[in-house]
Amino acid sequence: MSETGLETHELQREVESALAEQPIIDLHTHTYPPSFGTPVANATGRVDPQGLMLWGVDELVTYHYLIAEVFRVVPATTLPYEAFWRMARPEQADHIWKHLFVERTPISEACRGVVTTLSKLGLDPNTPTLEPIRRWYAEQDPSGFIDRLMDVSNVEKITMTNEVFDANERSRWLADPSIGADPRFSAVLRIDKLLLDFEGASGSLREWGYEAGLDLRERSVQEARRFVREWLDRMKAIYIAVSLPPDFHYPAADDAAARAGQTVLEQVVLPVCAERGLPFAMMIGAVRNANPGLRGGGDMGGTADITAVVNLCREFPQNKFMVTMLSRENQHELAVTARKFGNLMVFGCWWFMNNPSIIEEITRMRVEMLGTSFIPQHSDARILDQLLYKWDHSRRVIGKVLTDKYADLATAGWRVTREQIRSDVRRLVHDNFLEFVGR
Ligand code: RAT
Ligand code: ZN
Repeated sequence: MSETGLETHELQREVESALAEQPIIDLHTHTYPPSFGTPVANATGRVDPQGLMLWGVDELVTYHYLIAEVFRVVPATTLPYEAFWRMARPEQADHIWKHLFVERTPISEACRGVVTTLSKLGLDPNTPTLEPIRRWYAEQDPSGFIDRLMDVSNVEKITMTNEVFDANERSRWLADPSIGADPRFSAVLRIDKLLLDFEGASGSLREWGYEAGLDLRERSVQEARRFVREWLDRMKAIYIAVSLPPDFHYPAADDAAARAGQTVLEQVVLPVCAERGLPFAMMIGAVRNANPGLRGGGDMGGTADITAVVNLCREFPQNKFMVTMLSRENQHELAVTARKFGNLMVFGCWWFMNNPSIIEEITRMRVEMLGTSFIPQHSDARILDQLLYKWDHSRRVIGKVLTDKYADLATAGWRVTREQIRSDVRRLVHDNFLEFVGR
């Protein structure tokens, strides 16, 4: 232990510089490298309309959070959902820009995110139209742009979400074995359908040459495992992930689909995770399609049953679970559960929790209950440019919480040093994840 601790007024500066200088591992995004194609006009001239790499101002402004927000001020009775969806992407962006950024102050968190992002790129967000910004983007090279984003946001590695049941994404992996080779990105095998709709999933598996019948007898289980193993290998995935509804229970509720999901979890997913030493990530609380008119923006969240997490961590001690939950009501009991199970890694302030006031409350509570043994945040960026704002906004809040906690500790008599702050920050945003995934 060092002899001289920091003075209270020095703590904030030290925490802020530690957070700014520590490269981050972003453990959950929906972003992709250029090998997956991009629909965005750019300097290389290669445009793939179905491409998965989303970036640029039109994508940024049409983020599904902002689509939901614009329908509050120009309701569907004025502009029907289908009329909005028929518009081309730039036209949608113009509509959102006009109503949320020009006619109103962009004060919501998602709006402020666009402002932070443009400013960090050296662009002026105080513009009545998006044209000057579009011209700037059209001159960018997609791969060089990713380097710039990672450099400015100090993100060392980006984790994708690779949906194996998405036809577009699946066909790209099959067509190009080196599609996932970009060293800036890691893959994650996302398997929602396998657990939530095994009837549909087993139909697809059979079509793809796996004899995984609905009966889930020995042969079907072996074939479903073969499917998971082959895709883990193809993607070199670093964990397996699922998003679950608030009514996810373990043991399953008494209905056929939930029981099939339980069997797949127990006999396919968890054994393969255990044999590979990979965590299983559960993002719990998503209610899909509460308002189908909004498409991707129409999902909402609900409070889930924490006993499912408790039971899984206890019944499968050889498995590692990463868990984030979508409702504010679940956050305290999730932190309590993590105190009981070393095989549970709590991560992130997910989606509707990703707002400064809630991040602050959740992070404060997690530090108080878990010290530094959790992962405070992931970006969930869908559009690459969002790395700039999601990490900037979260870093500020995490910095505020840590500064307060170190000040309290100093008051209690502990000599807090620069080295301790740096090592704590490194654990929180970098090492805890790498150690948990076994990298
Ligand atoms: O945060 C989001 O953008 C959501 O739409 C979801 O994608 C969610 O994060 C998920 O991974 O299911
Ligand atoms: Zn996500």
